[in-house]
Amino acid sequence: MITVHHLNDSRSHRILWLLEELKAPYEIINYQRDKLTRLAPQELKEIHPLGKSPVIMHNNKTIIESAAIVTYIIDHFANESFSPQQQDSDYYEYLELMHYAEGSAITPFLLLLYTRILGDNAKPLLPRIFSEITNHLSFLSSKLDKNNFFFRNEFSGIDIMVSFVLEGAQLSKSLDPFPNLQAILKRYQSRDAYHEAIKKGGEYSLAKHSNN
Ligand SMILES: N[C@@H](CCC(=O)N[C@@H](CS)C(=O)NCC(=O)O)C(=O)O
Repeated sequence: MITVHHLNDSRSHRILWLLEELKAPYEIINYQRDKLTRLAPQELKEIHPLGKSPVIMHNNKTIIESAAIVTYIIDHFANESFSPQQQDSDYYEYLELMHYAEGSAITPFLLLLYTRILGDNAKPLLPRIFSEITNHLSFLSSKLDKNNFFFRNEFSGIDIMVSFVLEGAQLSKSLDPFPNLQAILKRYQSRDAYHEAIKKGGEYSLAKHSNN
């Protein structure tokens, strides 16, 4: 059984969502953000020195980083049709988008969040941040094109990873020029497993900003 060290209202929602999609057995250990700083509590550092969530434990292994966790869970709990095999011609295309979400696309959204603290002093940075947001969302929009899902037009680990970027985009009202990204986010947020993850993991404020 997988143990998920789950920080409330955080990226670890998507790990619970994946586990629900796969109907994999798991238990949750809950951590609460500090109400003022939104930082994780000290106890999470006892699980992993970075003190970030998600963290999973399974068979005496401790694993951090959403993309690694998603890959691990899919490798252990999904059937073969859920993700490509290494010998498949599109395997590296899959890997690319899997890692792109946290490796690149999320950066301008985090900058927007962090620079908010500066109030008006952040203004000179905003054009660059928003041009990067447009750059990444344009790329994702063209990758998705008219399909329902990003990879082989079927729900995959990529959707789990990219969802957080799209939720950040929705929050910053950057999705309007990209109707196909708005539509896929709705598709994610209307899945039963997405809602089940909220029931088990508690409130997820990024879900509330949807236009559902
Ligand atoms: N790239 C990491 C990011 C992990 C991360 O920063 N998690 C946030 C939650 S969304 C966190 O733990 N924040 C609390 C803190 O920094 O104290 C991943 O995708 O797993």
